[in-house]
Formats: sequence, C-alpha cells, structure tokens
Amino acid sequence: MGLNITQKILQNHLVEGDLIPGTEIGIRIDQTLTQDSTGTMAYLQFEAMEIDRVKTKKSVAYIDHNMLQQGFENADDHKYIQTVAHKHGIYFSRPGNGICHQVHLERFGVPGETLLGSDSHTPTGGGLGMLAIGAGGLDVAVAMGGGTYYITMPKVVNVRLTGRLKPFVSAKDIILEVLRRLTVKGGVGKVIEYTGEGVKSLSVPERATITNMGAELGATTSVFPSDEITREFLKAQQREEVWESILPDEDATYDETIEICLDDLEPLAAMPHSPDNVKKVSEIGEILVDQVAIGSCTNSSYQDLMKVAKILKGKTVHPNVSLVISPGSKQVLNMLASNGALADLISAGARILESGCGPCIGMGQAPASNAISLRTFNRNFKGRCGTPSASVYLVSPETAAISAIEGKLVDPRTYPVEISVEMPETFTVDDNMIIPPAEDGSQVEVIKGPNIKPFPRNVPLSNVLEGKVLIKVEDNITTDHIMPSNAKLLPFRSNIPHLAEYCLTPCDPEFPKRAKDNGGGFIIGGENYGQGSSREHAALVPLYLGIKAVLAKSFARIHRSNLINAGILPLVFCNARDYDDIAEFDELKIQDVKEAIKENLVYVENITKQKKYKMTINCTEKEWKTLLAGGKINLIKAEA
Ligand code: MIC
Ligand code: SF4
Repeated sequence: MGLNITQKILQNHLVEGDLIPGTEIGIRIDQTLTQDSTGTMAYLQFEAMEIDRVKTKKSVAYIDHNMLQQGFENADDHKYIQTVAHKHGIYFSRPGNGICHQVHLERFGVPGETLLGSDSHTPTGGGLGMLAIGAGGLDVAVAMGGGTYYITMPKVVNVRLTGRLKPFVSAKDIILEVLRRLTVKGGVGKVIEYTGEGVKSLSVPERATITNMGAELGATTSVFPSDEITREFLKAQQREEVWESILPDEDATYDETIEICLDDLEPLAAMPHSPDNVKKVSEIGEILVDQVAIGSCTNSSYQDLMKVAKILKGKTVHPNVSLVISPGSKQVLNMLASNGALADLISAGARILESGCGPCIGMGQAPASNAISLRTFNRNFKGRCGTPSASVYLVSPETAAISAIEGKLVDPRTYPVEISVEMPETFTVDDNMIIPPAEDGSQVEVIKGPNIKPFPRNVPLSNVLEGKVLIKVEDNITTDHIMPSNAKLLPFRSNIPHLAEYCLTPCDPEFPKRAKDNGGGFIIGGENYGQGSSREHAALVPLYLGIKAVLAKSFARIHRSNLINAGILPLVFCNARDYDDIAEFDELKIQDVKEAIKENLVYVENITKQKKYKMTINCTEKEWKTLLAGGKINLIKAEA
C-alpha cells in the first residue's frame, strides 16, 4: 500500500512502534530549535542531563521573543543561551537575525528531516516538506541529547487544494478557511497534509504561512510536499544540495480528506477572540481600525512585505491608525532595504520594528483601550496583545495594508493596485549573525546572571492525592490564560517564583493566592485545556503552586505532555456532566493513584458533595513511569 508524506517521513525516523493511528511511536529527531522565551528553561534542563554535546544533526538557539531589554533580565537570558549554546554544539542566531521559524526556513530546514522545536509554531518547517513538531522545552532538551521523541501516531488529514488563488486572496485566507471548517480543536491527534494541483501555485513562504498557523488547529503538525518549488526556494537560498523530492505515493491513503477550491476563496478574518472565529471580510463590514500590525512568524516573509510595500507606495497611513511592521528576518529586512521597498514603507508612515516576534507576544505595541487592531499574526486570544479590552482581528498582509491606509477594515479585492511579487531568483544570503558552536566546548564558560533561577522539581507521586478545587474554567483555556506573557512577564521566563504570581490571573486574579493559602490542590478545565503555545511554564508554575492534577474534558497535545513532564496528572472526565457537578472549593480525594492511572480508571471522590467521578488518563507506559517519578527529569536521573 502506498504511503503519504507524513507516513514516509515517520517511517524513515521510526525507532519504536508501528504507524497505527492512536498508538505510541518513538521517532528520531534530526534537528531542534529553541527560542529565548522557552530556551532558558530548555537549556537548564539540558544541563541537568549532563551531556557534553548535542547529538542531533543540527540544533539552533534563536533570540527573537524577549528583545525589549527594559532591564537586565532579557540580556541575562541572551548571554546564558549564547554561552550554553557555544559550549554544547548548538548554533546561535543572534538577536536581530529574525524570528526562529522564518530564519529556520531560510537557512536550516531540510525536506524529509524531523525538527522538534520548543515553540508551538515549529510546524512552519512543514512548508519545506519537513516533519516539524512543537514541544515543551524538556522534550526538546531530551532530543538534543539524542533521546527518542514519543508521540501518538496521528491520523493524517488530506487537504486537497484545487484551482488558483485570485488576486488579493492569499495563503493566510487558505489557513483561515481550514480553521473555519475544523476549529481550534479539530486538528488534535492529526497531521494536516496538503496536496493537489493548487499546491503548485504556492511558494514555500506561502506554504509556511499555512503550516505555521496549523498550530491553531491543535494539530500535531502540517506538511506540504517537497517539489520543484521547494527546490527553487532552496536554490535561491544557496542550499539546493539539501533538496530531495518528497511526494505522496500515487496510491497513498488518508484518514480524512477535505477539498478546498482556491478560486472560491475570499479574503477572510478571524474575529475576536479566537483564530477559528472566521468570517468573510466582505461580510464583516466597515469597522474602524486603530492599529495595524504586520509581521510574526505567519506573515513576515519577503513576498508578504513586498506586497505590503507595493500597496503602501506613495500613500500615507490613515491618521487614526498606527501601522507597525516587524520583518521576519534580517534577510527580509536587508532585501527590502536594498531594493527600496523599505523606503516606501517608511515614507507611508509605517513604524518599522526590529526583526522579531514583537507585538505578537505583547512585547510592546499594546493597542489603546477598546481599540480595534488588525494583525497578520496567528493568535488573537483576549489580552494577548497586552490590552484586555482591545479586539484583535487576524487578516492577510494585503487586507492589513489596505485597511491601514483606509482607516477601516477593507476587502482588498476592491483596491486598484497591482501587487504580484515574483519569488527572487536569489535571496541575499549572509549568515554573519549566526554563530557556530565551539569545536571544543570544554573551555567555554556558561554565564548565568541573577535572573536565571533553577527550575522547580516535583517529588515522586504519592498514592493518595487530596485537596480543594482551586479554580474551575471553561472550554479552550489557552496557555496565555494559564501563564500570561507580555512585556512585563516575558523577562521572567527563567524565574518561576515570580511568574507564579500571575498564574491563571486572566481567569481569576485571586488564583495564585488561593493556591498558596491552600497548599496546592486541583484545577478543573473544559475542552481543549491548554491550547496555544508550547510554554512549559504553564505546567511548571502550577507545579510550583502545588497543583496535583488538572481535571478537564480534554487537553491540547503539547500542554498535556508538559503536565506529565512536570509530574502533574492530566485527568479526563468520562462523563461531561461531572464537570457541571464539581464546584470551586469542593474537597477532592484520589486513592490508589499509582495503580489507577496504570489501569486507566481513576475515581475522584468529591468529599464535599459525597460523589464519585470516573476519569481516564490514557497514559502510555513511559508516561506512567514519568508520573510515578514526579516528572521527566526525575525519571531521566533515576534511569541514568
Ligand atoms: C507564542 O506564540 O505563544 C510563543 C510565545 O511563541 C509560544 C512560546 C512561548 O510561550 O515562549 C509558543 O507558541 O509556543
Ligand atoms: Fe513569535 Fe508570535 Fe511566532 Fe510565537 S507566534 S513564535 S510569539 S511570532
């Protein structure tokens, strides 16, 4: 039987198990990436494993998230990551070189290889035909040490693209359409594989926009074929030698198929406050706009920003709009500078930021109170922009740029400008901002400033868990709720005690105090608990606050793994009505925990209500051992 792309790459990297959906498989990881906001923790964990040099084909540490440096904290993290990378065989991409996913696509990605990144948008690499997966920092640290990465063998969903995009309809609109159809939890346990005639008209950066935002589906990853277009892109990056053709076999089969006719697509927007709240721009109507932000790992490529420059050339940004642009990489910014497009952006009144994540993770450019902000980014969760009362709409660069001129949300198809952009035959290649690792790391001193604090460790699982329900939250709670990130908090990613003061505060400002006053307890969640980012801080901070288990209707993939890695039980209600029954402050007790989670049948007693709830955990043998040991680091230490 023929194989699809996902199966081919997994087959080539299979270390344990069989490609049967729903079963556990172990795969070899070729490449890893980290960024600075998850990287400090990942490298502290890597150091705890006492391995001299990474065992991957290539590992890269990026600085792109924490770049404001209002105090010494960010700079401390940068210095630590630079020195630890240099010592242990890891390439270091300096601040200013660009967003990890954009730079990795340009300079490091290899079709057919596996990439594990401590960032949920690592699937951007799928645009090159890589199997690129986001994970918590600890899983990435283990992969750097040569450890196998374990996942549940996903189902493979085929998105067949036919036809061709009309002018002013873009790759962003394709992924918004997929989100509209599948929702933010529609991709859980699945890989989204794109095929069909329509694929041939999409460049690698356009494909990467789609695989990038596949993270918002909750999917394990998304992938495109590696074809002649991929070869052209790599050639233009002076890396043609890493190209290989990776196509699905003619008789490949899929678990599900979705058809999207590109001719039928219109410009779309994700309305506040969820990436799947998608409507046609033409249906939303004319809303006045206060801010437009163009950039992020979704839409900051050369092609994207050239289109924006063509739209803005000779115009002025509307007086009521603040337009900010953050180019995806130094390569992109350099090319815009040398061909004059940067001057067009500046002349029009765009505020140019350095190449990095910037406003996407709330590092500056918070909108005004009650403002409407159009962003080309991938997440519009409430408050993520830094202003809880603001409304963020996610749109394409075309829609964003034209709306910035008009001062209101505009369907770009009505605009009388020609904006097609050819892919350049050669990109400007200069890797002077990437520092290769030391050949002999033994002499390199790792510098840890005062902001770098040790990460919390759990204790082995006790057989009886007791405590109060400290908070009950609804469906689709994001890691931005559990562990908010913004300009004030991001500098403290290596300081768990400080972050703990903000845990779940967007849901309930009293939560951290309540958790401390009660000596820890339980969290109750709805569906898709922990969707969004890969930050393991959303598990380490609850661990620090004494959380023993999270009881939810379902979990997002990366967050579930992070909880287990921290030794916190992710329990799932068998009966959704029990969720309704449970209330804050109820006293809960779980007996014989160790055996119960092994047998996948856990009874939670509600002492207050005199009731019992049946729950499952579905953990694999390895996950069970991890939970028993009180987390992954404890298990690794014990096994060593
Ligand atoms: C995000 O987009 O939320 C982040 C910031 O890139 C996170 C990583 C982090 O929290 O550091 C992600 O997507 O994994
Ligand atoms: Fe950075 Fe935003 Fe991409 Fe996260 S989603 S990696 S914060 S640009």
